[in-house]
Amino acid sequence: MSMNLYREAQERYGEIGVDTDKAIRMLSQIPLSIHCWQGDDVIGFDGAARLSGGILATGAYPGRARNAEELRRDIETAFSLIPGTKRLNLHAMYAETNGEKVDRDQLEPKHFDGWLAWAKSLGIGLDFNPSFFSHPLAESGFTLAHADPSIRNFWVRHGIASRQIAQYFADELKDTVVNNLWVPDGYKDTPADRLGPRIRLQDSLDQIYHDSLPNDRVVDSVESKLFGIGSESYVAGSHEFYLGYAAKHALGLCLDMGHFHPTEQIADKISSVLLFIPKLVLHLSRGVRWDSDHIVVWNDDISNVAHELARIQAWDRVHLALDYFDASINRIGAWVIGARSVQKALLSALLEPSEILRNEERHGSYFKRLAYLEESKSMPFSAVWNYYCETENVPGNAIWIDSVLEYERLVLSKRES
Ligand code: RNT
Ligand code: ZN
Repeated sequence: MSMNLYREAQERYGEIGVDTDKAIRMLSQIPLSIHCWQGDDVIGFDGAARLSGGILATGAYPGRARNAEELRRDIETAFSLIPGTKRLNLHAMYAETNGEKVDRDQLEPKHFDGWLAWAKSLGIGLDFNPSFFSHPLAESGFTLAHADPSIRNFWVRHGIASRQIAQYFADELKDTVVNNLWVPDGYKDTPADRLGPRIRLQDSLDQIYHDSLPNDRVVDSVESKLFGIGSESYVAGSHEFYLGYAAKHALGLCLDMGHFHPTEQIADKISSVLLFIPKLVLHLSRGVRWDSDHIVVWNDDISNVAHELARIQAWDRVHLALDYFDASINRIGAWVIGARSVQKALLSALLEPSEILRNEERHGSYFKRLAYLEESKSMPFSAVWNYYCETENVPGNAIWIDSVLEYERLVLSKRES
């Protein structure tokens, strides 16, 4: 049945110059880094008392993963319902230390061997993030920009250790590893000195990135933010700060969809940034009011990003990663909804009649450009999506919802919080 529908759709897309087979092939090869931290409300394994750093996972839905085994099992379940090439995005606070207290500045590659072996067994790639929050030395709201050099140095050591861990993953997996740095540093109220923390942040980053790593498989990226909870008036690592820093030092830049003014979208930044920055990391998320981390849904924001990516075709320079956390619904469902929404947005963008659109634009036929853009929205997308999912061995339609509920009944409901 879905094959017949697919053939029909293929013909209709063919009439406007779109090759559906090619779109599917491309989509299946675009890696999406799935964030481990949706599975446990960004708590991690190093005994943090609470989530800090101006981010908040609200809700108390039962079934939160409490250890590495549970988290890995949950991720595998989510993966089984997500088509395409998947990676796992880890945070340093998910180190496995066998009950030993290892502070963040002392973390070593070996503390991630459990994750590495698991990634190898699944044949997936890994990405990494130093964790500059939910720690006693981050309580003041400052880490790499802290005024106290001893606290700053602790976090510099953590930044350096994290690069070593990312390098280890890259060597072991013979694969690119994104190592993304985000610090919460900022003030709740109007600062008297906006420059000082930025000078200190710059100095800390200079130390962290001082040594170049032995090969170019690690993509070091830096992530900006406009404001956080408790840092509403000032964030040291603003967009301009990191745009400048990344351009100057040829680092990757991470744009998080929830880290800009509410009406400001990141889609239009991509083409500019790629002219000056070697690698771009996108944190796919959804801002709602004060929260920058709602589950991604297939809305205009993510569509615009996907269209930009499909038009620019710089897949080797852009790394896609989910970044949101919702503790109020089934967490596996949260992963799957976000990942499938991203895949849908990408597929729909890859099915755009780009030849026609560019041609009309070149000839100044803006009426036709807009007309084709609108018409392409009602093409038989779902037939292609369902067929794509079938080729990826995941359910194409709403059946996946039942799989999540079944896992909740069999596994999640047995966990005590
Ligand atoms: C926070 C940033 C950052 C975090 C993760 C946990 O606002 O978006 O990327 O969400 O590192
Ligand atoms: Zn982010």
